[in-house]
Amino acid sequence: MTIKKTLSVLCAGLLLSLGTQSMAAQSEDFKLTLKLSHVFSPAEQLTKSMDAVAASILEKTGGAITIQTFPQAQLPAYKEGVEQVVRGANFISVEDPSFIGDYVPDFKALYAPMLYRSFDEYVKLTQTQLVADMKAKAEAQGIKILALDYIYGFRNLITQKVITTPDDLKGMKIRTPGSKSYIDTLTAMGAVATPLPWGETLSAVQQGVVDGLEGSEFTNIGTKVYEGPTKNVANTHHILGTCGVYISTKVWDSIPAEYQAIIQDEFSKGANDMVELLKSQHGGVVKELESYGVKFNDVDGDAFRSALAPLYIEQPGMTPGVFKTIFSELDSMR
Ligand code: X3X
Repeated sequence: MTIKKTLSVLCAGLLLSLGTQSMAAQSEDFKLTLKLSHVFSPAEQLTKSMDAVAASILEKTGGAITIQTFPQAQLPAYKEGVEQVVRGANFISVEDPSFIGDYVPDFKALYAPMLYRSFDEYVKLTQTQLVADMKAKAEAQGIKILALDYIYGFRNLITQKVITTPDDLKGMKIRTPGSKSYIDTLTAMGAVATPLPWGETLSAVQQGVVDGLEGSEFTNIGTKVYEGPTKNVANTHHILGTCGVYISTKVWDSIPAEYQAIIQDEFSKGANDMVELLKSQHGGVVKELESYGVKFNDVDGDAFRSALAPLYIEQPGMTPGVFKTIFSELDSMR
């Protein structure tokens, strides 16, 4: 090798090692504190999972990435929480994907009613190219999606009156979260959808402001809904309750790659662990709720499915054929 070539190889090696050192120095000096906001209560698994993931990230990044978790909507939550992410705050929003639907309408299709027969079907769907494309659209709007499958259970009707058909819901005020997906779903099911933040829900039930609510058995037991007057659960399984984890793309891009990998791995692992745990716990939770006087009943599934049919029509901004793709992906799993 000529002297000139040797020298250029040596210089390239020197530059590379200086570059690596400066990146390592960058990582070594890098410190970031993120505030993580959600609406769940201390007794609910989602809260425990977020706390565990935050602790693991702090430890595995050697103290570089601190995630302070704020349950029960202590910080901006729901739509406002996602807005913090879009504004580029050092903030992580943990909300269901319907709130991303305001930015990427296809997420309203992903969160449409009565699509999934199991937690696993939804998890598999989130791993398809369809959802990868949806995530890319979210990133173009400034939202990096770290997870979509913090599943907290199928949402059922929780009322004083026994409900078996859409007609039974006529005139009943049913509390929902504030996103259009829930309001449209409960309206199509026959109810008067009444959006309220979770924090106002149980008092609204107690005071008769609403006739009932809808939520999973894990919500029922974790927030003590069963202590109130709504002791009847109609097994509509109308929405699969799940949360995603969202961070600003600007903030995400500022984090060194080695820490990004740890953060992503820990949130992915946390979701997988929570899914497996809740699958194993559901039967016991139903039994415990029954011991508190909660009664479960089946419903006329065909009647509710036909009432919900209009919701599978593509809304403005949705990718043409998005529902067709979702249905064919689900059919291929069955
Ligand atoms: O964005 C997350 C979910 O939409 C929250 O659903 P919500 O407001 O019915 O709360 C569920 C409870 O388990 C919270 O404690």
